[in-house]
Amino acid sequence: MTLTLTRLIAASLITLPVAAFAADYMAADTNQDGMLSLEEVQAILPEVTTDTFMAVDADGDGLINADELAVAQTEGLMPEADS
Ligand SMILES: [Ca+2]
Ligand SMILES: [Ca+2]
Repeated sequence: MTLTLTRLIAASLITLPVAAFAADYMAADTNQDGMLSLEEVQAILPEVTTDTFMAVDADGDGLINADELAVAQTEGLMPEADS
């Protein structure tokens, strides 16, 4: 049962990568490209500095994707949604 649930979650993540963003982060993605720019993040989280953003942007492409956001939340660099 647990394995089935894990497979369902994995399948849904592959199909809908944007779903990994919590509601507030989805709203922040104003150009709806599935990634968050520094400007988009600061629109909802003004306390996020350029240094923090660069630390979260692990691959250095200037945008935060769902995976980078998840890691940032785990490490406490970015808040969970609705907190
Ligand atoms: Ca965006
Ligand atoms: Ca990135």
